[in-house]
Amino acid sequence: MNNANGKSDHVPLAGKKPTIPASGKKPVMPPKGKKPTLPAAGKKPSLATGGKKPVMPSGGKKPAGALGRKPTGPLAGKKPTLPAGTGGDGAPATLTRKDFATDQDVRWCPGCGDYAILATMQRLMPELGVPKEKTVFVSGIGCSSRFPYYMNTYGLHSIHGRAPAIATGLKASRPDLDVWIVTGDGDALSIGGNHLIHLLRRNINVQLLLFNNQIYGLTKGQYSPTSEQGKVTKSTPYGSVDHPFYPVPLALGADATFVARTMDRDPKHMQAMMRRAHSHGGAAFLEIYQNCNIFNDGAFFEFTERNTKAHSTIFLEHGKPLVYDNGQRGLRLNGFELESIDLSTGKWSVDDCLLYNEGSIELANIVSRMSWQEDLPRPFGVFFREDRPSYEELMQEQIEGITAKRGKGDLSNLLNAGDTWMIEN
Ligand SMILES: Cc1ncc(C[n+]2csc(CCOP(=O)(O)OP(=O)(O)O)c2C)c(N)n1
Ligand code: SF4
Ligand SMILES: [Mg+2]
Repeated sequence: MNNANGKSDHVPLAGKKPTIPASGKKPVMPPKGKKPTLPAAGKKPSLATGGKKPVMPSGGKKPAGALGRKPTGPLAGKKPTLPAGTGGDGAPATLTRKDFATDQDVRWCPGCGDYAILATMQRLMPELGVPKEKTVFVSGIGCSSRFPYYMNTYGLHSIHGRAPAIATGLKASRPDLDVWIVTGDGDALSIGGNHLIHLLRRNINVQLLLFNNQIYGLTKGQYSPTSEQGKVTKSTPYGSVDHPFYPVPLALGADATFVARTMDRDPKHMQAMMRRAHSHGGAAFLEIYQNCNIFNDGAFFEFTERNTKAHSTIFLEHGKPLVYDNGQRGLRLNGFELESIDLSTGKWSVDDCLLYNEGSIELANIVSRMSWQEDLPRPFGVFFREDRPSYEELMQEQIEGITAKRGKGDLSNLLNAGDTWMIEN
């Protein structure tokens, strides 16, 4: 299979076990007491668009959902929709999951977490009611990036790390399209790291799914920017000395307007997070813990398997108290630190637990850093959401404003305007 670079990218053979040592090593945690610093409030920029000032939110503090301010422009939060199940291409009136499957052989290894993500997406699609011909999946390079082949929509299997750049161009020229980006931890955070952060800060109205398996799967198991310190792979035979990226705090740091996390082994939660990402009118960043059973098997089992999941995870819900471990434990805020409290002894109650507010960037920053602390559960759900005009919306407003003032432009006149000169030998 040739990738967009014209190089042959080998898809690992089904069931073939590599000889590299399995993971299962714990990430090296930073010393206790290392806490995140909170961002200064009221730091939002303002931008003039053709003489018009777009309204910006104040300090990212607006609560989400019904409590939040909606974008105002012509494209604000708009997703192309038809009545549910209308194909628009001669398809049957009611679409099903099967209508979104292609005739391509799925070439992931048996047991790969990518299958569950694909199935969940295909199940969700009919419910979204977006015509197939208005839906585009854009990917980079990696096992995860084979996703567009398997979705019966438009798709672009593009260049390594460049899916955000290509999706940006697509949305700028065709804001009416519903664009999903599928990328891996290598694709998005190594070669594509720069493109990712600019997509997020610009708030391009797309959904970005980052399949995080903490490894380069396609190229047979080299360490990635999310691999834990000490990770032994073919490219790090004595253990990685790199400090890893945590995708959620990274996205928050890039001022993403929707940041969430889910896992391949919880299809219900995954579907709910995809649905929420889709309904967001801006760049929606969703990290998905994905098991690569060939090169990094069990990287997330502590959070995904039945015997440990309740104790090691917490599911964030807007307006609800932070309770986990089947109601036995909760989280309270002690100064700027989160503290796990035992709700079974009578000393503490649910009323002592922190109420989650997905509109608070301060809370999102604190909770997203819980991954660093061993004694705290790993959070899943929507960390943060705010309404901010999308890039396409601002661009459209600017074009309309300038056109109203100066009339429709002419490319040939523009090219021949101003100073022109001849270069003579
Ligand atoms: C310019 C370029 N550099 C390197 C590669 C080799 N390469 C292909 S996929 C990949 C990493 C994929 O890892 P990830 O994004 O985590 O995807 P996964 O396979 O784990 O889903 C690399 C380094 C390439 N195809 N093109
Ligand atoms: S991510 Fe891992 S398990 Fe999945 S197809 Fe790639 S190598 Fe195979
Ligand atoms: Mg990967």
